[in-house]
Amino acid sequence: MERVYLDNNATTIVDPLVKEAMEPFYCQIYGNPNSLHSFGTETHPYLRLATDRIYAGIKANDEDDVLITSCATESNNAVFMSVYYSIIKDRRKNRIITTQVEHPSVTNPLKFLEKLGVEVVYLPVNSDGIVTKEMVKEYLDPDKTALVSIMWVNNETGLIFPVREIGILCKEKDVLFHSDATQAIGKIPVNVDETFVDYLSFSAHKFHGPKGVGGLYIRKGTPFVPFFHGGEQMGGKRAGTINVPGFVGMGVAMELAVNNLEYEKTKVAKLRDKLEDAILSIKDTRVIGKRELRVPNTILASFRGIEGEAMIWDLNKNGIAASTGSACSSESLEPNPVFVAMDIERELAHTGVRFSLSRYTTEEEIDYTIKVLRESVERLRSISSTY
Ligand code: 7TS
Repeated sequence: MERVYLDNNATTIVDPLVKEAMEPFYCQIYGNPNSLHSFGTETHPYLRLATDRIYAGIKANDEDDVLITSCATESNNAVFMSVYYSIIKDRRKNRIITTQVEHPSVTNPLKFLEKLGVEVVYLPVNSDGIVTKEMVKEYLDPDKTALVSIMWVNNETGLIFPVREIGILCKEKDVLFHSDATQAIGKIPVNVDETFVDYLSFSAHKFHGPKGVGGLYIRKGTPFVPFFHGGEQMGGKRAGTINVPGFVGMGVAMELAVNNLEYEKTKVAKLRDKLEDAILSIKDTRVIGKRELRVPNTILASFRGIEGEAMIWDLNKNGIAASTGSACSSESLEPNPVFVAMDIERELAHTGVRFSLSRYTTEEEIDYTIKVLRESVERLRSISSTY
């Protein structure tokens, strides 16, 4: 076996159908969609089709907006800056409620807003690794709260947050609700209507689309102050020439993601379970989060006495790509923030290893990974000073 890719929460392979659909938009249909000549206008039907596919994928209504952005990081930043300028700045409401386990593209813009005087409540997760409606409710004073921002699925554990319940609560209290759905799309159904989200962020490369393109859903009537100022693209809500091949690719990727949800739920889950059962059969190992509360593709495991980094290097030597958590924080030597938030940090510090599968993962790859993993754990524990 040459190499096995089990880091699909960091990014995914582009589906060949997506690549094929994008191809003509580099050298044949390359006009600027805002140009009046035929080179520009001939892109329009393709952009409409991509729009339809994206709206259908998240069940957005025609009157809602979906801005095409460069990635989920941009979408998240755009939401926070918008809420700051439209609601917080004049001190009408000054609080944002979020969790301690969001991706840095949520936590870091919020830390920036804290420096500007915004009160940010970082809810810890409970022993299941999630936040509940009740936990949000405790801080949800509608006179003070401008926004609730809770991720749909955690990128490290794969745990699914109760976004529908939280969405209903926010609607009852008339507080805006944002969800970062970057790790949800393509893994579980995402329906903006049923969950009452006002803003939703996502990134195409997490569901077999291209890198450098993402989306921001904005419910009709929700305040929005543009983050990018410039031309009149997207009704003035996000200036800059659109990434046409990326947008087309994201449309196809979204449609394929939705069509493959059943496959995720059955086949991907089966392979994940096989790997997870094998991990748990090794002495002194643990998997974070109940299986039934997680998306079908993710395992965050802890191997007692083995540093996550050491395990990643050992696996990598054998051609297996896993992760210590988020690639975005893999330079950091801080303990895994999810372990800290779940209050299991002392026991598990630095031992997290994330395996994330996709619809491209094969049974042979999982069998090979299990074999390498068993040998690796034995080898690393034999030289470990803490085991
Ligand atoms: N939100 C979540 C929940 C994510 O998991 C990521 C990327 C992002 C936002 C940012 O996406 P981007 O396309 O803007 O970069 N998460 C990870 C990860 O878990 N490992 O590498 C990247």
